[in-house]
Amino acid sequence: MTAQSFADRLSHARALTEACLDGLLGPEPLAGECERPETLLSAMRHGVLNGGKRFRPFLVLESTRLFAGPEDAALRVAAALECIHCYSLVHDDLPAMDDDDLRRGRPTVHKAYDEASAILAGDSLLTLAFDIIADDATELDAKARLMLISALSRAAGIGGMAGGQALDLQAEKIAPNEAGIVTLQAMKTGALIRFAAEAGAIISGASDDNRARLSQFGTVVGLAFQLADDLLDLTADAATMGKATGKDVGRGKGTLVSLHGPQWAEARLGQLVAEAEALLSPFGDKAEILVEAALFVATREN
Ligand code: GRG
Repeated sequence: MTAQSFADRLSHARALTEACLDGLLGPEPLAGECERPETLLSAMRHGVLNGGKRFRPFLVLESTRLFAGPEDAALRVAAALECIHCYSLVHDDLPAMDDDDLRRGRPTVHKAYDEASAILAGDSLLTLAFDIIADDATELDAKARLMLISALSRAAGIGGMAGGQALDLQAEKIAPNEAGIVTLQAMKTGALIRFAAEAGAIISGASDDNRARLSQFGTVVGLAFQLADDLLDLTADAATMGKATGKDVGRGKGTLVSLHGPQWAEARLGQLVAEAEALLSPFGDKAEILVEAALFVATREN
């Protein structure tokens, strides 16, 4: 597959996901009669419909396609996952966490609205995600929906993203060793990516073996995603050195890149892409786009 056709598929997934999210965050309540406070809904839309690569939704859609699973259900699961990813960014940007003014080139939700709205928008996006999957409109049998809800809540919660974020905050005081860094990154960034890859197997009713294989693939892609992110931070730090605030400079501390250097990280990224490819080799050409996805993550520029 050419780089162009991979880019086309990613952009197609992005367009589908954004149309789905636009509908889910529209004026109509998702289920039942309820009022949606206008400002809160607007803050949620600000946090979600603001650009973004939509890489996690893309993985859900493509892992479902690998098993010829139902695309409509996959799209709703992809949108639900993106709601959780966006909630995490909204909360991560808050003054109590990273205290950022800009996200995806636009004011963060607490800057465009206020802190209370940003907290509530994040909370509402988190719960909306589970509502989307549980709803009958996600046309999967009840067992599959429950499996997705269970896997996603674990990926987002204390054993996954939120727990990883807590470990990351703790790492500012007590520097973790290499194993600690890998664990916290696998939780904070990797857990949602692993879920994205595994979701296609659940949506499609694939075998336990295939679900485990996709889960392992997601783990490897998650590690590559974070390592590439740390390399990008290093480049950003070098570019802003001298004019940045103290908070910005040295973001690369406590990462595998700061421990081993950029050349090691580049080589490790190559290994991770090879591991991802090997994991998907039993699927042959059908998995080509997922292998491209691993390469995309390792070589991305934003
Ligand atoms: C607040 C519970 C809670 C968790 C926050 C995701 C996160 C945990 C923090 C974000 C900090 C960060 C920059 C982590 C590095 C990896 C990462 C998640 C990058 C952002 O994801 P992308 O690159 O962003 O997919 P887009 O904007 O493309 O969606």
